[in-house]
Amino acid sequence: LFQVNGHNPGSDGQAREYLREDLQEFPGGEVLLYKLDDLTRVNPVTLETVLRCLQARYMADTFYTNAGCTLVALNPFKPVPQLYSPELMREYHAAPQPQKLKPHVFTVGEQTYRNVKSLIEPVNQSIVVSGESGAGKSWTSCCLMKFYAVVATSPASWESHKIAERIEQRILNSNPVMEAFGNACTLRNNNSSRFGKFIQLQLNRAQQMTGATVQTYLLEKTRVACQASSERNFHIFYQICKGASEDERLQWHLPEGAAFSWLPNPERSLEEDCFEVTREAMLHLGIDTPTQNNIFKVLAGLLHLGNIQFATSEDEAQPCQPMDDAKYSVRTAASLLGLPEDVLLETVQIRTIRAGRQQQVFRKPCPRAECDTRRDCLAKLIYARLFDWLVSVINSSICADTDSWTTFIGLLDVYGFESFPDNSLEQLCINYANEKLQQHFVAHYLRAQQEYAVEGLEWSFVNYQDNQSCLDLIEGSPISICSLIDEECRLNRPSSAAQLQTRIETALAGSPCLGHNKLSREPSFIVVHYAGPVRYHTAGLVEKNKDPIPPELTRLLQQSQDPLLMGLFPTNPKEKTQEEPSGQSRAPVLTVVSKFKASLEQLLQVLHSTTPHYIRCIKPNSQGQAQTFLQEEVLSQLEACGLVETIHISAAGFPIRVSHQNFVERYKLLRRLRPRTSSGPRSPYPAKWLPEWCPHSEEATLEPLIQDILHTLPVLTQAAAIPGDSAEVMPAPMHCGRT
Ligand code: AD9
Repeated sequence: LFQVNGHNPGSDGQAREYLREDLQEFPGGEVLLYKLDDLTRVNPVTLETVLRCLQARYMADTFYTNAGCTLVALNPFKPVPQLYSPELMREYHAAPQPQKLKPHVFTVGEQTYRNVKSLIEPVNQSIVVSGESGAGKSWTSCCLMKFYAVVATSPASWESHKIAERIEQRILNSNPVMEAFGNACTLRNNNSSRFGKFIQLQLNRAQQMTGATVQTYLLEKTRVACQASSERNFHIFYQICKGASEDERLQWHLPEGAAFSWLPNPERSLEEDCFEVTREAMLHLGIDTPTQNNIFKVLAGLLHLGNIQFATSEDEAQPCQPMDDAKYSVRTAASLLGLPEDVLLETVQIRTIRAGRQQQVFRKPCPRAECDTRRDCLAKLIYARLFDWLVSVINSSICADTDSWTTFIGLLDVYGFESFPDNSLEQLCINYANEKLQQHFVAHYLRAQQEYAVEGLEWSFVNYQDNQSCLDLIEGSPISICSLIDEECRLNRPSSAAQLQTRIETALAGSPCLGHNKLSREPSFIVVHYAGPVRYHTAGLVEKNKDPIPPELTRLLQQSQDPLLMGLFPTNPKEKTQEEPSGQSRAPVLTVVSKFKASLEQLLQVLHSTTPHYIRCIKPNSQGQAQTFLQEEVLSQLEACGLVETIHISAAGFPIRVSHQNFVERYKLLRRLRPRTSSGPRSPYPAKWLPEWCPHSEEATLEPLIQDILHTLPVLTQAAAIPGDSAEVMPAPMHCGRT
């Protein structure tokens, strides 16, 4: 009964049990598990049943499945070009009811696109794409961008067609550039985005894409100077080493086969073959060849900086000197970064401290480890500024004028929930963001129950897991994990990891989401997230949160004669304040957590102003193999994204909410429907119902309009299906919930 590609998920008979609803729906017909397009129809909805359904679909090369109001996207780990062809995009775009076609990322794209114009007032939309590393988030976002580039650009005149084409090209070109500078090969994904992004595609009144903006979050800048074993630096470094011409190699001091300590695992990979693609894309974005060469020269300078190794100084009062073979690296790095060699070296070797009322300057040679930290910090500072600058260039190249767009579709591609054996500030921020997004999701669908009660709807209350107490623990006021870590930074007092653990556990003891921390040997605390408990180690947490940048480093870069660095580190005093330490400036310390919290709040404000759609990407196995579905790995992802709950929520809630006035305006056309009589002229349109007042002569004109309206309201489409007309399958609603 459930034979799928030689795989037999239903052979133990359990499938019958959870598919009984479907068996009833299609009596006598064979139910193939992989044909179940919507997980809300699995019965009962449990992790196991959902897992088995997804497995059957995956093995049958069916990668998209609806889970009520969410789309589940399984990573095929193999090219499936026919699934993403422009023809298929057009098919979904042209379909009267795209939700009737197979579940696809294009269905979400199209529905979102239609929603923008479906009400009297255009409503901004957002698509939240989540999942763990390598699950296919960037792929999905890219697919959506390509989809909109095809469907949302069909202007009438040749001139506007050219403009649209240019914008579309630029938006698509931002991808390879951001990937080259922001992606890297990790253990979990050869092309892993090391930052989160929110892209807003801007549409004009005619629903054509006129531009876009990109906002990025939490670039993993430490990767420039420190890569975990078997991982690599950002792609761009490998691209320049492999793709530079002979001339460029000479200019950038990158002889073939040169070894760089910040360039581990230089074996061939596809990404490094993309240098030309990156350059071409940069050119399209308005970054000319001289500027590009300047960027690559600075990046080569960073590689040489990484080769500067220090020898321990015998005498504490004397600075650590670079090892003999590192002297060439100092010279080359200094020349590529436009800095005087001695000043570069001295800034890394010697700490300057200002103290006393007169702000006297004291100079203290740093121990070897600190020299390394300062060298790394310099590289991170340059790379992070360069990345931000690139994002701003991309934005100025693709952003539309304010008066040329009215609505937007936002694509959010963020890191999924993370839990490793060793979790630190990065995971805390990522999981905090996921808690916020989960709350946004739940609020959208289930908190609304309170509204139902106020509106007097017949409704039995559905219980849901509210993660407010977890958010209170992380970000609440007056005391929370964030506030306690920030306080440590502000007070700048020496405190051990164990003391931080005690402070957190004592001050927040009352929180139901602070786990019992018994087994740990290292200082840590546990947060019980909606997706499961995570242990965070407190060692290094405060330091990471401070993200200290010695002011001498910024001052050093302000002396650079390199045109790019001069632009990135202007001498304008306004620019300096961010990196000044707290002791010298009255401005509040901007910690990593406080900056992240602020950008998250901004993002959520934008999301709240939109109608959200959700895509959960799932990685069927961590080896990246096609046709391999590892149940345990998928199970933990289903748990982490709360999919089963999502299905319950979708089935129970009212996912579509329209104000009474908008509803009346849009649907008043449908009052008093009557079946179309056979006496009227044969209409080419399939509508079965028309308003009573409609004369036969106007049927043909009105029918498409009515069809369009009907499709947007599942309850009405259901009413419109003629009872007993078995050929007319009831239009599949966008979800199996109530409306
Ligand atoms: V990370 O958080 O940036 O580390 P993502 O973004 O979740 O991660 P990504 O989109 O990069 O994952 O997908 C990982 C790889 O899976 C891609 O490089 C593709 O080779 C592969 N992939 C993902 N989705 C598809 C697909 N729909 N069809 C074919 C896919 N290959």
